[in-house]
Amino acid sequence: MTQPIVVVGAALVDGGRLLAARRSAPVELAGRWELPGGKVEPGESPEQALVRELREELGVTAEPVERVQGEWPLKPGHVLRIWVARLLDGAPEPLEDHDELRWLTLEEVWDVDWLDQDVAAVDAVLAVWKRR
Ligand code: 9L3
Ligand code: MG
Repeated sequence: MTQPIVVVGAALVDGGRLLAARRSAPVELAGRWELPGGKVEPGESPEQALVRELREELGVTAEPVERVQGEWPLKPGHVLRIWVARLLDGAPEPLEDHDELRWLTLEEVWDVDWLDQDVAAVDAVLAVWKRR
């Protein structure tokens, strides 16, 4: 059996807000919002991939804090796993694959048009966020 490709996403929480990123590519996903991240590369741990992706996409240094229980199917052969992450250095900027960022309060979380697969993931993030 082939293993699924793991896509890691970050629930970056800072000052009581969650970071949402609007995708600029590919066209079928452009304009929809996601928890930033990307594919784990061969030889990388999911946590290492998360740190790399946040550096590449947002220009920040962040650290994974806690895995959010659950796994969400993406396109065939791909699954999404989420970590709560903490910002260590830098202010996020949409450097790659995104054209806008928003820091959402708990009340604003559903104000953006999340990607279908991220809706369930964000729901799981909320459960963790509310008890932290
Ligand atoms: N994806 C969905 N939700 C997310 C992330 C980070 C990624 N929170 C989907 C979009 C792409 C695939 O996973 O189809 C790979 O992501 P990327 O490497 O293009 O960011
Ligand atoms: Mg990405």
